[in-house]
Amino acid sequence: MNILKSLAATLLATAAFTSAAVACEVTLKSSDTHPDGYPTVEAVKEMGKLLKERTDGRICVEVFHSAQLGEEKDTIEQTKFGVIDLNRVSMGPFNNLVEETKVVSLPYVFKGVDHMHRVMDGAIGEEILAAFEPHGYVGLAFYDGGSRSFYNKVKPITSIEDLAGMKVRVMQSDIFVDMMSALGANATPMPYGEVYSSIQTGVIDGAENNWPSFESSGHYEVAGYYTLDEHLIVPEVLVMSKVSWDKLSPEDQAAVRQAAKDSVPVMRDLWVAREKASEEKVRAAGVEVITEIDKAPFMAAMDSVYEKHVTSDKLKDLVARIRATD
Ligand code: GTR
Repeated sequence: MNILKSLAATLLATAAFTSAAVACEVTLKSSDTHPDGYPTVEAVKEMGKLLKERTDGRICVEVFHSAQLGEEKDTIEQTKFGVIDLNRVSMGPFNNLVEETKVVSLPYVFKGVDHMHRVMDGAIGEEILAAFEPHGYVGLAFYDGGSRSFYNKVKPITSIEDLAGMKVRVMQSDIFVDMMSALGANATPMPYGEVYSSIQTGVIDGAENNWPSFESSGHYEVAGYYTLDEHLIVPEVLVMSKVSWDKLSPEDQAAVRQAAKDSVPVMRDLWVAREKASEEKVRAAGVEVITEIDKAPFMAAMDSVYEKHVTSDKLKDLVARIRATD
């Protein structure tokens, strides 16, 4: 009997030990405004998978998609305080907090998506990632956000003149407000989650975004004209709260950083596929897509935005180096 009892006790202890060994010791809460299946959401899941494997199951990531943890500006604040551990957001809402993010949010600063990749994968990208740290965030990796273009419910935009007086939603950053003013439109900064109903009810005439966001948000259902002027190529960023980061050992911090970096190629493949699928869906829904557009006047109108926002030597140098990157 005693032997049986001690055998049972040993078995119980072993079971407890085994489950402790496979259970997550740390679960990093990650925020994303996009729905499940969106490339950024899937990329952070991939990062979590790699991290779990590489830490023998100790560190896990749980992705809260569809803005379950709030709109980007609010989640950025919560991340600073460690309420949210990881956050995948556009660099736009970071502009007023981390000065360096402004340079990659300037209209037409990149020659195209390949140029953006070359810049962000190199020394400039590393510098921008490092710039988050003094503000309470650890920059981990950049993801793709394609090119952003205008859409609206009123009429096809074929020139700057068509934008005159239009109410256009932008992300919450002064750069984008000034960009719209320079184009003669009225900027309405508002959280992403309010855009659909605001277009529907006429609070705004339209907004601007890439194919996957235009599609996944359903904005194409209420804004039937999409003009491919590609005024912005704003990379996305995955950041970690410095508060959460400081709780990890240097080895685990390195594992987090590496897993984030390793999720980037996965993200890029998913992005290319999603851009295509989203474009097909939006076109099939009957949205009028304006592709014949002279971008030169749009670019020329941006001088005032650069003059106002690229003022410090640091930013001037970054912009010059981005432009000099082949
Ligand atoms: C999307 C981006 C989001 C969010 C959104 C917006 O393209 O992926 O992070 O910034 O745009 O317009 O608010």
